[in-house]
Amino acid sequence: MTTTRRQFIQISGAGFGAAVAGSGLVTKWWGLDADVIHDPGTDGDTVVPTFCELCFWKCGVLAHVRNGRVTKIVGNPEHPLSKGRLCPRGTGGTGLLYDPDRLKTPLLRTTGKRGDQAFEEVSWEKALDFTAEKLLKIKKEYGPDKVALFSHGNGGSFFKHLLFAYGSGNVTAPSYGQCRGPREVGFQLTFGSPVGSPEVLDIGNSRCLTLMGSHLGENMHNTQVQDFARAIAKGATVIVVDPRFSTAAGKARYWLPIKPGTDLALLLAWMHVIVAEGLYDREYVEKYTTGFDELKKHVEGRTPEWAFTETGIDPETIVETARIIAGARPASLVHPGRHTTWYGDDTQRSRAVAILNALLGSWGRRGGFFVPASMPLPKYPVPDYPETPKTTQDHPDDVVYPFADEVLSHGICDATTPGRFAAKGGPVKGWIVYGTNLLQSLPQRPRVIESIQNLDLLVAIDVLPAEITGYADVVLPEATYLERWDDVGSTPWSEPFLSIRQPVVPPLYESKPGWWIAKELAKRMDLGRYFPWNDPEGMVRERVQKGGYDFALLKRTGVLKGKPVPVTTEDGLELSFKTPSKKIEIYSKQMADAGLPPLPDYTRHPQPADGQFRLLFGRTPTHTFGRTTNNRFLSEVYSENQVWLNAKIARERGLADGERVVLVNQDGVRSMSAGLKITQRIRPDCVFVVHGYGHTSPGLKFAVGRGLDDTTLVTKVAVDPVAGSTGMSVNFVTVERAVAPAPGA
Ligand SMILES: Nc1nc2c(c(=O)[nH]1)N[C@H]1C(S)=C(S)[C@@H](COP(=O)(O)OP(=O)(O)OC[C@H]3O[C@@H](n4cnc5c(=O)[nH]c(N)nc54)[C@H](O)[C@@H]3O)O[C@H]1N2
Ligand SMILES: Nc1nc2c(c(=O)[nH]1)N[C@H]1C(S)=C(S)[C@@H](COP(=O)(O)OP(=O)(O)OC[C@H]3O[C@@H](n4cnc5c(=O)[nH]c(N)nc54)[C@H](O)[C@@H]3O)O[C@H]1N2
Ligand code: SF4
Ligand SMILES: [Mo]
Repeated sequence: MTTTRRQFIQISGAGFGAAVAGSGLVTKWWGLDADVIHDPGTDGDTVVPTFCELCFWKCGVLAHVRNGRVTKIVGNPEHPLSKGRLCPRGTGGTGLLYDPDRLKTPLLRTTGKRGDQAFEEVSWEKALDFTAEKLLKIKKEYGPDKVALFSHGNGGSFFKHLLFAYGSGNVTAPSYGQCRGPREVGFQLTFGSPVGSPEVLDIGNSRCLTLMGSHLGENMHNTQVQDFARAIAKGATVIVVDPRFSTAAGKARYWLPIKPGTDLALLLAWMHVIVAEGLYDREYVEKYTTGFDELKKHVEGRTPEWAFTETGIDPETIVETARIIAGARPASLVHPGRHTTWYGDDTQRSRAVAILNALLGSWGRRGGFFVPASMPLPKYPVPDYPETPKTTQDHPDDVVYPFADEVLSHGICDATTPGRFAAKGGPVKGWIVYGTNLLQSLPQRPRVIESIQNLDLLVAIDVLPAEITGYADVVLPEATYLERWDDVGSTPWSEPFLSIRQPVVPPLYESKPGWWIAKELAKRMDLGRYFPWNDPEGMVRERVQKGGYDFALLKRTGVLKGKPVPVTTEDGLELSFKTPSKKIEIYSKQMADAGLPPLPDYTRHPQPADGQFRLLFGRTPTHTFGRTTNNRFLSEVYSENQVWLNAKIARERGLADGERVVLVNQDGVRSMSAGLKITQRIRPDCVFVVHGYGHTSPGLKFAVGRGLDDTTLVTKVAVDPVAGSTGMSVNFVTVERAVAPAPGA
C-alpha cells in the first residue's frame, strides 16, 4: 500500500492536530478541519523505530512496513523531540526512499572537466580503489591536512572519524558559516555556551515569545513548532519582527514590519527602554552578569525615536513592546534565531539578542533557555588519532576569525584556490562531500566552481544526483536513513535521552550505508584498525551496554530516557557560566582584547535603490532546502517557489499574480523564472523566495528547472568580522517579466 496524498495530509494533520487544535494552526496552515483526522489501519504492519533525516532535528519516527515496503512514517510518542508527531516533511520520507531518481550505483567521471556530467557506472571495488588511491597520493605529496570534509547530517560521523584517522582536522559545513555560526559565537561569548541544535529553548512555557525573523510554522523544526502552538494555547504574547507577514506573524499580537537590516537598532532601543525604566531583572543582573554599567551608558542615546528613523517602527510601538517583553520576564524569550547569516554584523546582532535575554533573566529559566542534560555514552574503543592538523578554525594554516569555533566552508574554498588565500604548504587538494549540496548552499557559486576545478579529487557521497555530484570525480551512492545503521548519539535536551537510527528496510539498488563506505575506504588506506567492528549494530550495542543501558529496549522502542535533572533554576538548577569571568559577559573583554567592539552597536547597511528590492529567502513547511524538492510526495503540496512581491508595487508596475518573472541582481546575474505571488504581506522594499528551487542537475528529473534559485543571485556577501560567516541578505534585485508579452497581446 502506498499512502495517497489525501492520507498523507491527514497523517500530517494527525501529527499537529492534538497540540494545535485550540490555536487554529492546523486549519490556518493546511486548510484542514482538525476534527476529520483519520489514521489508516495498521494491522499487520511491522513497525520499526528510528529517527528522521528529512532535516537535522532528529525526530523519533515509527516506520510501518508491509510486504517489504515502507507504507507510512509517524511520530514516535516516546521520543522527546517528536512527542508522537512529525512535521509534514518527516511524514514524506518514503518520497525519498522510493525516489526513482536516486543514485543507484557508484559513478566515475569520464571526461576531462568537472561539471560535464559524463559518468560511467562502476563497481564499488573500482570506485573505492580509485578514491583511496587518490587520497593516499594527496597525503603523500601534500600532507593529510590538504583534504577537507564537508559534512551535513547524522551519517557524517563515520567520515569525520575517517578524516581524523587519515590525519586531517578540516571538517566543515555550510550549516555553520552560512547558518548558525554567528549565533553560536555570540552566545558563547556572552553566556559561555552556544544555543546548539536542537536549540535549548523552553518555548512551550514562554509567556512572551519574540521572533526576529525566526519564521516558526514555515521553519518547521518539529518540537519548536509544537511548543509554539502550546505557548499560544496557554495565552503567550507573540511579537514578530519580520519584513514579511510570516505564518508566525498571523499568530502574533504585534507584527513589526522592520526595514531589513536594522534589527540591531530595534534591539538597542528595546534595551534602552528596559534599562531606562528599570524593567530588567535587577537581582539576576547583579548576581550573574558583568558589564551592565557599560551597557547602560552604551544604550543611553539609543532611544525609540532614534530607532524609528532606522527601522521604520514607531517609537510608541517600541516602548509598548519593550514593556510587554520585560513584563513577562523571566519567562520571556527573545528567540536567538538559527539561520543568522544576514548582514555581516550577525555576531553583534546575536550578542544583542543574548544581552537582552540576560536583562530579562531568561537564561536558565523556565520559559526561557534551559541548560540541557544528556546521557553519558562511552566511546567505542579505537586507537588515538594522529595529530590532526586542523589547521585552524577558519582558513587552513591561519587564524583570521579567532572566535570561529568551526572550520569555515568558504574558507576552505578560498584555501583551495591558488592565489586567493595563501595556505601554508599550498592549497587544499581533496574534498570529501557528504550530504551537502555546496552548489546550492554556498554563496558566490562561480568562486565555488573555481575552487572545485582546482582540486585533485572531489568525492561526493549522496543519495540523489544533486548538483554537487555533477562536479565530482567519483560519486558514492549512500543508502537512505531508512536503510541503514548510524552511530548512536546522546542529544543534549531538557530531558536526557538516547535514540537510535536502525534500518527499516534493506538498501535499494547498489546503495551502501555510510559506515560501510567509510570502513572500506579506511581498509584501503591502511586505517582499518580505526574501524575494528564488523557490524554496526554490534558497535552500537557495545557502546550502549557499556553505558549501562538496555540495548534491546532501545532497539524496540527507539529511545531510552534518563532520570530527569534540573534544567532551569525553577527546577533547582544552580546557574554557572563557562566564560572567562564565570559570569554572563554583557561587556565582552574577550572581544575588546581581540580589537572588536565589546558591546554590540548599530551599523547602517546600504538599502536598495529605487526600482530595486532586497532579496530575502526562507522556508516552506513541506520542504528542506533543495534536499526535498525532488520528493514527488512532498511536492504534491508545494511544487515550485514563487516570488513574493508587495501588491502596491505590483500594481504600479502592472504585474499580475502568477505572472512569470526573473530576478536580476546588482551584478547583472539573472535567475531562472518563477511565478509572482502578489501580496500585502511583504514590505515594498524586498522580495522573498523559498530556498531550494531552481535545480539544474538533469538527474533530478522532477525538480530540474522548477522555480528559482536564490543562491544564483547571492553573488555578494558581507563577511562577519567575528565569526567569519557570510551574510547573504545583501543582494538587490530587479523584477523582470520572464517573457515579454507579444505585441498587441
Ligand atoms: N542562498 C541560500 N543559501 C543557503 C541557505 C539559504 O536559505 N539560501 N540556507 C543556509 C542554511 S540555513 C543551511 S543549514 C545550509 C544547508 O546546506 P546543505 O548542508 O547543503 O544542506 P542540504 O541542502 O540539506 O544538503 C543536502 C544534500 O544532502 C543530500 N542528502 C540527503 N540525505 C542524505 C543522506 O542520508 N546521506 C547522504 N550522503 N546525503 C544525503 C541531498 O541529496 C543533498 O545533496 O545552506 C545554507 N545556504
Ligand atoms: N520547513 C523547513 N523548516 C526548516 C528548514 C527547511 O529547510 N524547511 N531549515 C531549517 C534550518 S537549517 C534553519 S537554519 C532554519 C531557518 O529558519 P529561521 O532561522 O527561522 O529563519 P531565516 O531563514 O533566518 O529567516 C527567514 C525569515 O526572516 C525574515 N527576514 C529576512 N530579513 C530580515 C531582517 O532583516 N530582519 C528580520 N527581523 N527578519 C528578516 C524573512 O522574511 C523570513 O520570514 O529553518 C529550519 N527549519
Ligand atoms: S522536523 Fe520534520 S523533517 Fe525535521 S527531523 Fe523532525 S519530522 Fe523530520
Ligand atoms: Mo540552517
